[in-house]
Amino acid sequence: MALSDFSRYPLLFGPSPVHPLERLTEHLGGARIWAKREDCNSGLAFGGNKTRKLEYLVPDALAQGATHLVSIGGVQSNHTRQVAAVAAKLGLKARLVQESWVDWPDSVNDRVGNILLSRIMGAEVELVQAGFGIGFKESWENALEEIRSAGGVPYAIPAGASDHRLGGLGFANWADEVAQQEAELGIFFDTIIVCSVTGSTHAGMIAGFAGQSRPRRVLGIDASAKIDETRAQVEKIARNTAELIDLGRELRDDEITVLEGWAGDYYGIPVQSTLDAMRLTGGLEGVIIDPVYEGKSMAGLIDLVRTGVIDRDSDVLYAHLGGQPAINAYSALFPR
Ligand code: 5PA
Repeated sequence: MALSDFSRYPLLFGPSPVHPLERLTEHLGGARIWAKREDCNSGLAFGGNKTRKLEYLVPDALAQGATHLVSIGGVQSNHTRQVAAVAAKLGLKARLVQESWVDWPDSVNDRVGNILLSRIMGAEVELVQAGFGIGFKESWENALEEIRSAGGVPYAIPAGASDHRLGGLGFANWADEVAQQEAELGIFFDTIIVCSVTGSTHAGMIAGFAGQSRPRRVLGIDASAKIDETRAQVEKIARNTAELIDLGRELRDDEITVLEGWAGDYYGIPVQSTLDAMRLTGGLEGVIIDPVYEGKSMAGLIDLVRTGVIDRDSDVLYAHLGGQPAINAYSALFPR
C-alpha cells in the first residue's frame, strides 16, 4: 500500500509552517537554518509531533469501536497530553498512565504544564512510580484490563505512539509535505535535524524521504541518554514503515543516523548546552524550545554547524516538535 492509501483522520491545521531562522543563521555565521513548526501544527492543545502521528492511528481506533484511548508517558509527557486532546475531540475517554521517568524535584511537576492540560481536557490521569522505558508495562496492562472489565473498548497507544504498526506514517507524510513546501519555496533542505526518543518521528521521516529521488541527511539527535536503545528503536520502526508504505527496497544503514552527545546523563534533565540553546533560540528568534527534547536537538544543530559537520552552504531544516508546556515545571532553571 502506498502512504496515500492509508486512512488519515485530519487533526492538523494543514501543512505545518516552514520559515527561516535568520538571526540564528547570522549568529552561527553560515548554514541557512529554517524551522518546520510542529509546535503550532494544530488547534488541539498546542499540537506537537504526536498529533501528526495520531492522524493515522485514529481511523484504526474508530474502526475497532474504541471507547477509550489509553496511553503512557512520563509525568510531563507531551504525548499523553496530545492523546487527551484527540480523545476529547473525538468524544472518547482518555486514560493516561504517567510514570516517574524523570527525577526532577520541582514541587509542581505533577500539577502544571502537560498534566494540568490533560486534567482540564477530562482525561483520567494515573500517577505511577516506574522508571523511564518504552517497553510494555504492568501499569498499562492494568489500565487496559480495567477498561475491558467495565465493558469498554480500550485502544492502546504505546509511549510516543512509536511501537505501533502505524506509528511511523505521520512523519513519512511529513517528508512528502516538506517536498511540496520545498517546491513552493524553491529551496532544497539537504539536512534535517530531529530530536529522537521513542523513535517514530525520526523513523517515519527516514522512510518517507527514502522514497524521494534526491538524497539528503536526516540526522536524529538522541535526547534519551540511552543511545543504543534509541538507535535500535529508530532502525526497527524505519524498516517497518518503509515496508508498510511499499518503499520497494531495504533501507541502507547509512540512511539511519542517530547522534549522541547532547542528551547529558539523563532523559528529562537539561545540561548546559540545552540551556544555552534555549536562551539562544529564544533570545534571537523569539522561538521557545523545551529543556527535555528540542533544547537538546537544537544544541546538536548548533554544534554540528559550528564544527563544520554541517557545512556553511547547507540549507538545514530543524524539525520543531513542540513540547513547550513542560517548561512550566522547569522554572528553577531560570531563576530571577
Ligand atoms: C518528543 C517525544 P519521538 O518519541 O517520536 O522520538 O519524539 C521525540 C520527541 N520532541 C521530541 C518532543 C517535544 C517530544 O514530546 N515525547 C514523548 C512524550 O511522552 O511526550 C514520547 C516521549
